[in-house]
Amino acid sequence: MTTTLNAPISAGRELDVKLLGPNFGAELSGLDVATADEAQLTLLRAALIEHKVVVLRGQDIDDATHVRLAQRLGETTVGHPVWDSGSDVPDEVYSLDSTDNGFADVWHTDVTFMPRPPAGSVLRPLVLPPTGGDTSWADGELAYASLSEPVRELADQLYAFHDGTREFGYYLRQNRGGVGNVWEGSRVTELTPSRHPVVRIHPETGRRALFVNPGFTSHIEGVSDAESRALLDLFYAHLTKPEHIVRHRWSLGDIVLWDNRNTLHYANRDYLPNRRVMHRVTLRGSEPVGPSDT
Ligand SMILES: O=C(O)CCC(=O)C(=O)O
Ligand SMILES: [Fe+2]
Repeated sequence: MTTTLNAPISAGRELDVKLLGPNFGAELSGLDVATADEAQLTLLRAALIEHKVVVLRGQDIDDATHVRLAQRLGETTVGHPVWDSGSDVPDEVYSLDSTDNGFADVWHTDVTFMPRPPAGSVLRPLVLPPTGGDTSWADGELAYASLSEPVRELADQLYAFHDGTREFGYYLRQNRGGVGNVWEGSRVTELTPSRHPVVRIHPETGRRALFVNPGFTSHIEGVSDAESRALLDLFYAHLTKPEHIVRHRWSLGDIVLWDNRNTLHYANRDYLPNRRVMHRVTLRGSEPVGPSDT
């Protein structure tokens, strides 16, 4: 295989882009992830930064090719800090199976309860219900930009704690006897809350995004409980305004990639008793940096 990392982005080929909405999200065609060359991967990386959510269709891949795709986009993490997806899948795969309580019907950004949350996620369906189970994404940059200036300035100064205990604490203790997975070189045995800026500066574009989520953010630092609740409610309501959202209806063969540094997502739980199984691979991220950190 030739490595042409510095090839010009056009490099004799183009991907067709169909926008999912006026502000973010795109469906790309003309790319087969199993056989894509380095120039196409460069286009995919650029599309992910530009559009934040990228949909590919007609990709009939297995876990190994899924992991390989993620490895070509960045550095992969273990599937999850504490969840055990079983020995049937590679270590890098996080399996969400509705028959094993694998739901994501709370708005969240992946793994923000760790000091360095993933930079991106790559998700594909293995089993889909006949209808339902759509996934939606919200754009934290669009939400930040559409706040009024005084509230943006307030948000710029704030830090919040992100706590995985509510979602995974009981599981870690009861199902895993307090011994989670090796995440970034160390075994996770407890979920210590992580402190992140409420406004995150994207490490590649420099753009600012609201970086709090109902799944994991527990409270804002240095304000009263009532103030924290009111501020978070304000941010969540704003982040999840319909104008800030794109929604994907899944088909087998789809792969969706998202930038986990400036988006939130939510998976509808509206298909039971049918089954739905998704596999996710995440890309290693950096420590979030806010406007007050620089
Ligand atoms: O099941 C889905 O559509 C999304 C699940 C999820 O939150 C994730 O893969 O990070
Ligand atoms: Fe998620």
